Amino acid sequence: MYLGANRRGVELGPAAMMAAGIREKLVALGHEVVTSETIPVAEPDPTTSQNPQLCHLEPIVAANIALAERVRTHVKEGALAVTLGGDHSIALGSVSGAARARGSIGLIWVDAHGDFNCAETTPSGHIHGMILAALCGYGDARLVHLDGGGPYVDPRRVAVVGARDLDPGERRLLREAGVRVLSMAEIDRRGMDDVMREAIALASTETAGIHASFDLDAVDGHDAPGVGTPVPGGLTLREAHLAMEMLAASGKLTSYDLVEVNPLLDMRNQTAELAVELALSAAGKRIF
Ligand SMILES: [Mn+2]
Repeated sequence: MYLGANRRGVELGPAAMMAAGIREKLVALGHEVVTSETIPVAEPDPTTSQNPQLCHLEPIVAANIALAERVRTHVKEGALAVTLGGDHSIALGSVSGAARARGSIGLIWVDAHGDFNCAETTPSGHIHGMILAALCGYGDARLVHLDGGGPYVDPRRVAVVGARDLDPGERRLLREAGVRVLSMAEIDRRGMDDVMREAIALASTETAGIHASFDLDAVDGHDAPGVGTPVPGGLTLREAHLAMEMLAASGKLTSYDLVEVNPLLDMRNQTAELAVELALSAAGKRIF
């Protein structure tokens, strides 16, 4: 999927992570891996007029409905569901699917951005910047009520980790919704260990599991150059790993995403390789 970012290349992210050996490395870690087929994404019809505030809404909704069904099935079977993106709009499907399977989930959104715009506040019209808001019940009804249900998460059970670039509209809406924003400044001050303890506690209170949605732009561009919307001053390699290791150790993780890897912007597949290593940490890989 690239439609949520409205920029090509990010749809090649899953292939780059497969090429970096995600499947083989998860097997080597001791997991049995069932690889689902790629979710088809329709090409937008250039003859139909677009709402510039909600670019490519219809094909994004259709693909997410299919993804939600897939994730719901896997989580219900007791599997740890790993979704590879693609731009961050795919989290609408993965998170709603996991929520459907478990009844209620907490959400940890690791991202440089808030992804908390809606059609009224978006500076770009790109739907990947609206998905967390939609999951929390804010925005266009076709996103908020993807499969007729929704909102899929309680905003008080959501933590955004690593934020450092919030638009004025989304800053206001995040506050109003009661989402816990654990910004880079907070990580600088308290350290990742303390911040992730809080995030995990918040996301696991009164829920039946945690979904983690990891946008590679959360990591500093030095280690993750292959992303579409880089912001300076991001997570170090070790901070990113520690977050994933702590999620694995919590025993609460039901599912996670790795999104926004864009091989066309990457350097020798470095960002895809980092995404794979982070996936392994979330799946229980430890240094010692
Ligand atoms: Mn994002």
